[in-house]
Amino acid sequence: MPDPYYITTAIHYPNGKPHIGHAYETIAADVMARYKRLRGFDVRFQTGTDEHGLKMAQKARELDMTPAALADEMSSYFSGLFDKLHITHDRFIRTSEEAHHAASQELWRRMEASGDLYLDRYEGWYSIRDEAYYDEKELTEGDGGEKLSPQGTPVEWTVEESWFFRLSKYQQPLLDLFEANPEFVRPASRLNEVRSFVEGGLRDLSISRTSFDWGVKVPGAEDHVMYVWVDALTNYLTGLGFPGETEDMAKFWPADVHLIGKDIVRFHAVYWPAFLMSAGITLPKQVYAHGFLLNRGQKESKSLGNVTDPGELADKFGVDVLRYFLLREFSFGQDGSYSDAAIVSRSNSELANSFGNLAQRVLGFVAKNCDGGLEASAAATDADDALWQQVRDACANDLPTAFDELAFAAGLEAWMQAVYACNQYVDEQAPWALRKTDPERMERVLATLCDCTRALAIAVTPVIPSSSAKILDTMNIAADQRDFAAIDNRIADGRLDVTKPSPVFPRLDMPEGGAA
Ligand code: ME8
Repeated sequence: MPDPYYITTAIHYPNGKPHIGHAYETIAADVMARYKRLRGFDVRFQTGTDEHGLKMAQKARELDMTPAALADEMSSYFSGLFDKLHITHDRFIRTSEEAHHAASQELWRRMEASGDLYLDRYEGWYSIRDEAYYDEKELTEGDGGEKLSPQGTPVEWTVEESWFFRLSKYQQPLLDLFEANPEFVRPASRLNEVRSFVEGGLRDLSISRTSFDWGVKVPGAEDHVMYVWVDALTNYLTGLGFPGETEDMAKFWPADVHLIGKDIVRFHAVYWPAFLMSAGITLPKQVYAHGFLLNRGQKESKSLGNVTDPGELADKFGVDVLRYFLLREFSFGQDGSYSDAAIVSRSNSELANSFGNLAQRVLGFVAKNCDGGLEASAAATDADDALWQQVRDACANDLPTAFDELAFAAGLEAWMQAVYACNQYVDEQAPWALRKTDPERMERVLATLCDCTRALAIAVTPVIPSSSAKILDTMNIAADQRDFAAIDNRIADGRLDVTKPSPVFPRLDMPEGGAA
């Protein structure tokens, strides 16, 4: 039985169209899901939209729409974008689904049964943009003296009757969790932040609202709707059929990793484990917080007029180019800055001029000069063995080890070094010269290169699936020979039929203004 692997993204607020951060997170999760599948895991991958809360209700009012109509329209932009980006999720969840209301209410009932919920009056600061409550001491002051959240968003004083969750009771259990399982939050710097926050003391959390009704109704108190984060976090269970005792629950819960951005660590690493402990449900294994993307060093915003539509980027540069760029350019846990020029430069130097060039020159030469095929009989030399060893190490060891840690850029760096070594070997071995002087040696050189190109294409499949498939198609590699276990099944000693290749990565034009 293959091992299960359950990965989730955050669910996205559909109060506007998807932005580059949404694409970044979902592509990264997709790469991980595809990678695990190619390693033989039984993968479950969930993404979706987070449709309740005051932010959605206010946006809908502003547009003179119902929140449900706004959610329907905007959610479709997210699912459309994910199709375009070749995201292979198993489940796209929408929190407005009936099954999700039932799951959230069951979680609520279990927390109530533990004695962790009580009715009181909430008085405090709330940020609608963050959908978060803050302590006075966490607030900063804006230019005009107004109070701002730690995320820089406006807060307002809120007074309401509210259900509370006894978060304070979970201070020590959470600290014990971080102590026993330091990998619960990654990267480590984020764990440190969360730990300090918990050590600073936890106040009970207001978890229902009465001033609007766009949300999941509180069981037994129907004039209250749940605080949006209570239902949002529950999505990870709903998607597996909770509260039913389903096969998916048994197989995939607890989740292996919740992939999220750095701004929502507190919700996933403090509130979520506390809710689950209260409800008697096993905790997820890990919360991984990635960094934020900036547009040429600036946060995207409507007022700056620099909001990028990720679908347009994919149209302009190609889906695989965008996927490769996003994972290769930035260390996953850290912030990064992107621009059209950086995409073009990365794609041209690494995809077109290096990997694409390797595939094109090797496969083109074989198709043209070896009667469409190749049969190597000469013995391998040290140079052949050394090249294969480097490529094999990169593809079967270094890249997987890095990807297992979600260190995509480091894995792709090892892969790229192997591509460079192949191109250098082509130059040194000069198969075009061997064609006249030593055809047997030429075949051996080409066989070595075909093996390397095959291994490189397999290993990078999770990142650039369509392009890798084109290269493997050209080499007529069988469908069941395209996973990590097949890397060692060398073709060097057998016959290989190569179809005439066409270039996989076009060279892109540098935008006006050149390299950033
Ligand atoms: O936070 N760069 O939704 P969201 C990288 N609904 N990632 C970014 C980003 C950027 N510039 N901007 C946002 C929510 N993100 C909640 C989540 S989960 C139970 C509920 C990331 O639409 C952000 O960190 O504001 C989050 O992980 C995801 O995009 C969705 O953000």
